[in-house]
Amino acid sequence: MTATSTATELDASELADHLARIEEKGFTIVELSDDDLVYGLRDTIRRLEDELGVVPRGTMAEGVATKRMYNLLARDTIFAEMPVHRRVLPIVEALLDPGCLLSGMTAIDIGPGEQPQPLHGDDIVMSSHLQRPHAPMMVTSMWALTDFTEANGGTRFVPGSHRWPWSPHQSDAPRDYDEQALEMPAGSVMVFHGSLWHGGGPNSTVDEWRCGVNVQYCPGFVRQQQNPYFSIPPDVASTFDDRLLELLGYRLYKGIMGHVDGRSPGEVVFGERFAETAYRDAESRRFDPNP
Ligand SMILES: O=C(O)CCC(=O)C(=O)O
Repeated sequence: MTATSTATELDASELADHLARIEEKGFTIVELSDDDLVYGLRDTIRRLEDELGVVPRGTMAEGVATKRMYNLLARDTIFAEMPVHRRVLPIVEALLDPGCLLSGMTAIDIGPGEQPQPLHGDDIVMSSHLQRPHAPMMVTSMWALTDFTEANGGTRFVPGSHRWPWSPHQSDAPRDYDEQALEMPAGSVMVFHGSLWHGGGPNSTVDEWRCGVNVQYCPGFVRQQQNPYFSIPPDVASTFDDRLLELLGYRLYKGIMGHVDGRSPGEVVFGERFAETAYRDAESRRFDPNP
């Protein structure tokens, strides 16, 4: 069994336009047109922040006035709709391949007084051995659950920087560039190449919180940023649909990668539902570069 492509809500020309924009600028914006989902997600995050007593974690990457929450799929069923969204996932599958993995999901609620997060590429950790520019080692979708504005912490980004030979921290990287603030209404999603220079924006408002979730994907052979096997209890994972379990890594990548004593992780945890034998089921497609 190989990973399945997701039925799309984008027509072929919309998908081609999104891919062309990512190729050129490093990002594209998708409109979800699904207020129930967007406001349901925002309200759930705010409720969980209160219930769990979430406070800023205080590191340079995570911020001093930003509430971050990880492990969302274990916390509420509503989050299961995000990674498989039919207006977003087909773009990711086209950039990586259908065997891609969910690398992580983080709620990021930027509060008043927050300073700019240092610019970075999301795939920098797993691609420092690669010469830039290169294919994305991560694709990030940043979901706006409140309006994103320049004042309230809208993501800062540098269009086209995914094609540059430098990461932002390099001493020879340019210092004079066109850094922009992402302004988009709640219900929009920015999908971007993992090498694009970007970072959370500063929040100069008095009382506005900027709530977003980044849903991040990586190629199927790359280690996930957030480990789902230990974070999501099996009885919770068993309620997920097959596509989400594939994205979490319960199926083998190209019939080989990730096996547990010759079986898929899904077979170990869920039995017949994810039965897959390494190498044997891969035989028919091992010489096909795009199975
Ligand atoms: O919150 C944002 O707008 C971006 C956050 C980000 O880039 C990160 O945490 O890696």
